[in-house]
Amino acid sequence: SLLKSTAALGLASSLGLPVFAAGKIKPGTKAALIVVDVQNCFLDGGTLAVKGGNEVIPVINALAPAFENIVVTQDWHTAGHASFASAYSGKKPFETTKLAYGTQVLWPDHRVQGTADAELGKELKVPTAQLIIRKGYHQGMDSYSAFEEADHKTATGLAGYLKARGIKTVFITGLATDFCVAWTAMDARKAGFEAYVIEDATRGIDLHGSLAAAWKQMTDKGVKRIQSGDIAAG
Ligand code: VGL
Ligand code: ZN
Repeated sequence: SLLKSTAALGLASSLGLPVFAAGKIKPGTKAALIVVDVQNCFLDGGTLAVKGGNEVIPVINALAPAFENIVVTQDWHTAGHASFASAYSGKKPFETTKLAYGTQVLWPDHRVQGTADAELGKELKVPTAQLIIRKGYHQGMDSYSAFEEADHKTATGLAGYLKARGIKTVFITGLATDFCVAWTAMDARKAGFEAYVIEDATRGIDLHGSLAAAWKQMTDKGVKRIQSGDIAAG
């Protein structure tokens, strides 16, 4: 009955769980929106432009008012970073190398700290965001994930921040679906959060089938795949 479902919604919201009303998700106070790496680098004209990268911006801007908690991330590399092909003789972008922590894809030089390429897209409007987390700043180690670096040991502090604030659920958006978004979503699960990826608020790089592979891995880890239209307007 309507009364019963209204009571159930009230209970869910008092427990801080996302509430599904009329088929829509209301994020509530215990959820955070994570906006991954929406930086000039990935946008039109950037050093690693992702096809359709700019299209995520209006979607994220429209989602932002539905969230009380928003975290923004920035890929934030040193010059000559270990993830840059230019740091190795005889390597080209999109080839791989072996580093102490495993296989590393090599990228064009990108998002060097303090450069325009590393700035957030100027059309991105998430004024209520309370935390900007930067990652990938250790010279010898990459960090696709906003939670932990590529050695799967070094924490960025994001899990602690979210837990200290009672956040249980994260909704992940941004770029690129098959790298930083996917690793962030899977590490969110590993850290004990409920994790949703809002697909139309992401775009992938799709290197040798990496986009389909990332969705499979995310799904296997319990990451939920939704669309921005599944979220109730704020
Ligand atoms: C990313 C490649 C290199 C990402 C970062 O944000 O997905 N991809 N650095
Ligand atoms: Zn990077």
